[in-house]
Order: sequence, then structure tokens, then C-alpha cells
Amino acid sequence: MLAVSVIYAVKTKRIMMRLRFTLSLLFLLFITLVSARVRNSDTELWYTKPAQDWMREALPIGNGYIGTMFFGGVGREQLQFSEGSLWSGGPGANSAYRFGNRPDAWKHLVEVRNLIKQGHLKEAHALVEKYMTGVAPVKQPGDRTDWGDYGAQQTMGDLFVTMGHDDVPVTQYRRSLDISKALGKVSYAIGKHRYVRTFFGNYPTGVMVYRFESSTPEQYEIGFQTPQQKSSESFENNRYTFKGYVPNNKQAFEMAYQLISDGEVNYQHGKVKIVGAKFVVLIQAAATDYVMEYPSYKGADYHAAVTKRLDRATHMGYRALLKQHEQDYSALFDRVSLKIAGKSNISLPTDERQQAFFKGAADVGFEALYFQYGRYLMISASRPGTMPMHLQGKWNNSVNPPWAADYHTNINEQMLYWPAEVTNLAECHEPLIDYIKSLVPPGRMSAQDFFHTRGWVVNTMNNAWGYTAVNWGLPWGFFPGGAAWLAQHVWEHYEYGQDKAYLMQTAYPIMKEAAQFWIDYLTPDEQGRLVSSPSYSPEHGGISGGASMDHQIAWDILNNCVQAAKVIGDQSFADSAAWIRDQILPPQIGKWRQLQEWKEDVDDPNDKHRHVSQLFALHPGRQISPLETPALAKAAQVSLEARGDEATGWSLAWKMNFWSRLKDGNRALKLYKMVMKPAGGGVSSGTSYTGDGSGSYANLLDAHPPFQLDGNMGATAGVAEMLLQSQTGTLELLPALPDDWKSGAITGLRARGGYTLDILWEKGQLKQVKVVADKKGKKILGYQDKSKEVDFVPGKVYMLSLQDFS
Ligand code: FUC
Repeated sequence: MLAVSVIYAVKTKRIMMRLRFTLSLLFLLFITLVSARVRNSDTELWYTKPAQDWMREALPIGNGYIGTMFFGGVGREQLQFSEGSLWSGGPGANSAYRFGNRPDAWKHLVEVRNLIKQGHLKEAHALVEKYMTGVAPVKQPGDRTDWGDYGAQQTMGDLFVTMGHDDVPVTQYRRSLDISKALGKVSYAIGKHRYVRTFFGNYPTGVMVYRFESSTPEQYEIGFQTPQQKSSESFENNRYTFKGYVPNNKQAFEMAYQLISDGEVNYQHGKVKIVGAKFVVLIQAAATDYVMEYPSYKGADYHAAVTKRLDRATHMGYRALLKQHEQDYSALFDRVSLKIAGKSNISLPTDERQQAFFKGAADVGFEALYFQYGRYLMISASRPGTMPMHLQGKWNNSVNPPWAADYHTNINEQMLYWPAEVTNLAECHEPLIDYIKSLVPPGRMSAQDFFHTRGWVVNTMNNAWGYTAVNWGLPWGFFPGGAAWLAQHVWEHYEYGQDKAYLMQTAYPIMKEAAQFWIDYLTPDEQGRLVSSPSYSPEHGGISGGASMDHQIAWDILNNCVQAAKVIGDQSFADSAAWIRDQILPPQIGKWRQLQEWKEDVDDPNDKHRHVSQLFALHPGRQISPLETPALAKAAQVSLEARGDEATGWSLAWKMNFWSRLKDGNRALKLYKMVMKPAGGGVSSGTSYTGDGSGSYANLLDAHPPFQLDGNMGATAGVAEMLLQSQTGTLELLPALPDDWKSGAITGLRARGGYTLDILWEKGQLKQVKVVADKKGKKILGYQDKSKEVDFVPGKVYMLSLQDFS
């Protein structure tokens, strides 16, 4: 009897295994078909007209170093570009202001704290404003920015390629951007003559490539225009070289392009003329003397960098550059695919498609496209060794861009990088981590000067020059929490990647010092709970005796340090960090059941402010979750409802992430659609802080307004949050799946702990999940109220279906 049942069990097991295997194959086949379909259809932005407007219509391409916007004009192509390290202002521009620090600021701390304890918040606010904000930037006569010697990210200029034919009427006009290949294209016909332009950024060689072709020989004139100062200009061996500098700080740069053409080339007075050419290829490189290193930020051999890149690229030639680019790009982009079953309005040009979508046309393909666009933009703008993305990524056409196109660290910079790890682009996170590392030495000085603490701080606005001081004005400038928030990224890069050498050498020292600031700065309130005093909830209210966001950020860095210290073996720091963490004033529920923004219970239920800072603990933090702290999660929801949905671009995207964490997929999708809606409304240009005019432009770049890339990135991260979450330690599958996404598949998402997941769902239910772990050990997978523990062996493929969960 026993033998019979053993044989039976073995047989059943075999049958089950075979069945599973077959299912897995079917699953893989489905995914392959899905990815193939995705590549062929929903990966293109395309238009039937040239772009008129840089912000709304021109299309972005990039190689990490350079961001170019192309317009596709018929008679003249405009290639506007900027290089990430070109900045006005900074050290040397005016040594008196250097870094904005005020060495005596900390001397007022005790008085401010006493006033706060006595309930005199207005007086405390006035004192902070007078003594504890940084030195305002100095404006020089003729200064071209609003930011004086704080500086601003700079455009490098425009390459104009004028065609031999005029702006004549054309047929078959098409301007497109294929985000699965990172290729920009413009094509049209004049009579029987065909014209094709192909543009792309090649990261491995560090060049931009612009190719113009025509079916019959054509004439061209190429000119470079820049608002920067010229030092010299030359044309030798078909290489145009421009050397120049930024007027207000003399920052030097070189921009050069190598010309390859079958036509006859002439150069005169800065203009290159080509006749009888069936093709013209411009291979462009640019570099500056910038070095991301405190205190000089200078000294790079930019001429050598440009020469090396152009020599290599010229030697390779166009075809090899294209092939290298395609391999390099697809190695990153193809890691993740998203397919949602349903309609895909691919027959409409993107601007019309966006309008139709806004008017209610079902178009899940468009929703998948917008998700992948964020990944495209990140791969184009942030690669190892390049500058981190700024408010506009790498695309900037101005010497005086909005908010200096800098690194704002009270939400924006962090949001730009939210999709990096989860959407499998960990390498693209590296420029941010390098930047954070570079902020530690100047940040120590600011911690000393303003707060008399150990550790390092950064505040609201930061630039390429190590500006870490409290910024020069209230209500926006005081936010030392920026540093520990950045340190969350440093930790998460480890959490996802599990690289211990990186944790020891890079992450842990940065994190520990960010935590040390809080250990010193937190101070007991009347009841002995540790609070941040004085503090400022980002750009909202006044000086407080405890902004909740500060407490949550302090909790986050200390909590992450406890985990990191255990891996490293720094037990004594793990113990003291845990002890301090547990004394911090926890999130408070206020008089209308809201999650308090401040220690003082003064939230206004009618307040619609765009910063929802008190919800940091819900996202991107992990102190609050519906699973572990349901009462606090409910309070977070009350606050979120009160704020309403309408908001600036990035705020819409943040709300999408909040709703995902609250497991409300339908609400998250509603916010996603608001991010994607055509921008315009009342304020279609200029700056709106209320959300008037938010959405996305026809080129699908997000509108604050004006254009700010954080909204794109926050939304891409939001989609990932809807489909997979791992912040609580459980791998939560489809935590916020909206009703409209009935069936679909996402492949290649990453989870904390080092996992790669493909998730397939059907009729609103999990169908199958494929998981591969980077390391050995047990992990719980959760789906709705079911779960399954798996004991992972690294590299092995685990396929689970709904039935495996109980
Ligand atoms: C913060 C936000 C603004 C804007 C700016 C760049 O100051 O409050 O809305 O996004 O950053």
C-alpha cells in the first residue's frame, strides 16, 4: 500500500513538474511575443510636422554627457544641445560668497530652540530667516541668470544645418523617436527626392551622431551658435572645433564635430559648406574643464577628452557607431518590457494620440509607452561617469533655465532617480551616487557652520559646485534633511544590487555621516522625544519645532544604517543608531484623523499644497504601510484625500506612488492619466505652483509647468510600484493593479534583496510569476492576502502560479 502511494506520489510529482515546465515555456513564449510586439508598435513617438517649440515639441536624444533636442525643420535642422557639466557661477566667481555658508549661524541655535519650546514660532522663524539662512548669491552687472554666482546649468548652443532646398512644401513628412532603439528620425520627400535624417547618442564612445541623407546630391551649410564666449574656432581635416567659456566664471569648454561626407567641403568664417553630397554625418563631442571634486571643481583636460572621443568615433565610422549604440542601448532598455492587453492607438501621431487619450479613447499601449519613455530618458541622460540628471535631465536650451536647472533635493532630484533600481537600470543610478559622494566634504562644512554638528548636510537647492549651505531664503531654503534623503539612494543601490564591496567602500561611510548629523541635531522636546528643531517642512508653513518629514527621514537613515552596520559588522553603531531611531517622535495622527505635517497639530484640511512631505514615511520611506501600520496608513490617506489630486507635474507623480503604496490601483491610474494629459490649461508657459497647466507636452516631457523631468521619472516609478513592491521585505506582486489593466505582463523588474521578476496576470488576477534571485536564502512572496515562502538558490528560475500561494 505504502509502495503504491509512493509510486503514485512520484508519478504525480513528475506530471506536475512536466506541466509546470510546459506552462513556463508557454509563459516565456507569451513574454517573447509580447516583447516583440512592444518593440514593433508601442515604442515610437511620431509627428507629421516639424517642431516649432523647444519645450513642447522638439525631441530629446542623448549619450549621457550631451542632451540634444532635434526639431526636424525642412529647410533647416536645429540641433540644440547642452553638456551636463557646463555651469555658470560657482567657486571662483565670487570668493566672498563661496558655498553660501555662514560660519556663525549655529550660534543662534540655542535661542531659536528656546523660542520654539516657549511656543514663539513666529519669533523663531524671524531669527532663522535673519541668521540661519545662507548668504544670498551676488549678482554682477550683466549677469545673465536669476541666480547670480550660485550659477545655473548652461546650454552649449545650437548646430544649425541648412539644406540646399528651402522650406518648401514636402510630402510624407515624418519626425520620430523610436525609444526601443534610441533613434531619432526625420524623413520627407520633395517630388521624387527622398530625405532621411538619423540621430542618436553613442555612450560607449561618448559622441552624438547626426546623419543626413538624400536620394540625389544635396547642398548643406552648417553653423554653430552659442550664447557662451568664444576663445577660438578652427576647421582642420574636416573637424570643426570651437573653444569657449562661460562669461561669468570663465569655465572653459570645447565642442567639436567631425564631418564625414561624399560631398565637396569648404570652410569659411565659421561656416561649413558642402555641395554635391548624398550623405553628411556629423560626429559631435563636447567636454568642459569641470571635475566633480571639492574644492576647486576644475582641471579636466577637456581638449584631450574631445579629441580622444572624436578620433575613436571617426576611426569606427557611422555603421559601427550605430551598431555599438544599438547594442549598448538595448542591453539596458530590453531588460524590462510591459504589455497591457487592450487597445493601442498606434495609427495616430503622438500629439493626436495624446489628445484622443485625454478625451477618453482607450489606449493602454500609450500608458505602456509613457512608462518606457522614462526609462529611455534615463538611459539617454544618466550613464556611469556623466553628471547626474538635473531638473531637465540633460536637456537645457537656456543660460537662465527655470530654477537654474539644478539639483533640488527636497523631492525633485530624488524623484528623478526613483525608477533607476526597480526598472533594472542600476548603472544609471551611479551618476547620482557619485554626486552624493562629492557633496560630503562641503556638506560637512555646512553642518558645522549652521548646526555645529558632525556629519554632512545639503539643503533645498544644490549645484555642480558643491553648494550645500542652507539656501538664502525662507520658506524654501531651510532643509538639511536633503542629505539623509539622498543617502536613501546610496543604500537602495546596495539593497537592490547586494554588492558588499560597494556597501563598505562607498555607501556606508556616506550613510553613517548622514546619520551622524541627525544623531547630533535631534533634540528632546518637552516630553523627552527626539525632534528636529528648528525645522521646515519643504516650502510649506513656517519654522516648526518638528517637521514630520525630518523625523521620518531621520528614522529612515538610522534604520538603513542599522541594517547596513549589521552587514558590515559595525555592531556598536547599529546599536546606537537603533536606540536613537526609537526615541524619535513617531508620525502623529491629528485632530481630523490626518497624518500631521508638523509636531504641532495645525494642518488645514483645505490646504492643497503640492508638497505632501508628511507622507515621506509611506513613500519613498517605509515606516508606514497598510500591512504593518494600518492606522498610520489610514491617516496618510486622509491627508492625501484632503490635498486632492490636482497638482504640479512632479506632485501628480508622487501622488501616484502614494496611492500605489496604499494599494489603490484605480486611483494611481487616475493620477497617471493626469500626468499624461496634454499640458496647457491656464498657464501654458511660465511657472505655476498650483498645478495649473500640468501634464505632459506633445513630446511627452512632463510639465510642472514648465518642463521638469522629475514628473516623467516619478510616473515611470509609479507604474513599477503598481506592479511590484518590496519595501516591506515581502515581494508584493501586483499590489495596486487597476481594473482597467485586465491582463498583461511585465518582465525584468528588480526588487530589494536582489531579485528579478516577470509577472503575468490575467483577468485581474496573478497568473504566473518568474523569479530569479541573486543570492541564497528565504523570501516571502505576497499576493493580495496570500503568500508563499521560497528558499532561493541563486540563478535558478522559479515559476509560481496563483495556486502556489496560500
Ligand atoms: C521645488 C518645488 C517646485 C519646483 C522646484 C524646482 O522647489 O517646490 O514646485 O519643482 O522645486
